[in-house]
Amino acid sequence: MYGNDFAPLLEQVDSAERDLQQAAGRDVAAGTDLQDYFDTIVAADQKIEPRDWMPEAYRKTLIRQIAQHAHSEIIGMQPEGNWISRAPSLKRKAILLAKVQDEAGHGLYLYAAAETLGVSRDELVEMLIDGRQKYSSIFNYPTLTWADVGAIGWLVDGAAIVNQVPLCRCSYGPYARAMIRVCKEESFHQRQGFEILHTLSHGTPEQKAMAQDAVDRWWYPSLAMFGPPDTDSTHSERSMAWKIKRFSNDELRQRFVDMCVQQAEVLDLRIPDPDLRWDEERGHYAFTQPDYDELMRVIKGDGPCNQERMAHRRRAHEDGAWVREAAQAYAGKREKSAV
Ligand code: BYC
Repeated sequence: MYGNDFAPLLEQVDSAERDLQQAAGRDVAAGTDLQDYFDTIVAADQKIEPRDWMPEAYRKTLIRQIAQHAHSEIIGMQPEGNWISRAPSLKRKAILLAKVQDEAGHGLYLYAAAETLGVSRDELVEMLIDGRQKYSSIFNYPTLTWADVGAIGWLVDGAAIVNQVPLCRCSYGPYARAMIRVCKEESFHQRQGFEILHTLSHGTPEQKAMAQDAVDRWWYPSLAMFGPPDTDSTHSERSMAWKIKRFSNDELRQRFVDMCVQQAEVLDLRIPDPDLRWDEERGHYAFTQPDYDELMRVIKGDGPCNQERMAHRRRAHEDGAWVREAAQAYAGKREKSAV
């Protein structure tokens, strides 16, 4: 029922986890030239760890990407959180609650991974709140019906997992380790979305129409999550040379489309692309690209929900000030009593 694509993806996560454990006993001889040593570790597919010297641009790129990823997890709680109180049954509510809680957990692992690069979580949150750092474009679209929760799980989490499985092999150890856990949980999220859509598409004609409408609205924004086309991607080349990214934006987008076609058939839902067809020569599906001008507008702050998402995040941050103060006061007390 779930399509057969997830077993191979999860096998890739397991194999990356095994390689990570092996890489812990590093077998690259320490050199005197720092840049050479860094290059050798990356070339040997070993992991750069927080204790290691690294080029400043590598550190900055990682902070940018990991922070953006962490912020996406936290902002991503909003569109789904919107449906917790309106889920159609207690079971659906419990599952959605657990899923949204998982996203908070992913945010935490990722903020912790970013902190190993010498930036504090406070600084990162500050940069999100004052607009210096970004979060994924996808969370600036509204969740209009319950079927949107299914479409987010199937398409948004599906796109996230296709993007993130290769990050389990990222050259920076703390990020790679965080991604292994995130991917295992993300695959469950994708399945729950698929199952919601499957139930709706095999329900009443109204439910099926609702599921189709959600897929129609989320398809292109999900394709855009992979970023601009390779020709316009400013960071890809360098990030791939450093083995932070393992595949280009377009390669991953194609992989996602190929995966979805078969699953859409199982769901009995239509992918809203009249030009979608199997390209025998390339061995991939040909598809219509998302509107990249729209992606750029959304990234720059002009999407349907940008203002609402940021206003909510700022309010939640302010409302949480007393919790941070209390935690700090408690930590201070414990420190004093330990002396
Ligand atoms: N949205 O040179 P490029 C999730 C920016 S959610 C916003 O190709 P890069 C989940 C990009 O930052 C998914 N901005 O960049 C959570 C750059 O701007 P700056 C989050 C985007 O980094 C809850 C510029 O455009 N996943 O998992 O090489 C529920 C040029 O792009 C987007 C991650 O963050 C976008 N869609 O590649 C469910 C994964 N695309 O910074 C699911 C980790 C591009 O120079 N991140 N930009 O001002 C990545 O893999 C990469 O950062 C990207 C972009 C593929 C997203």
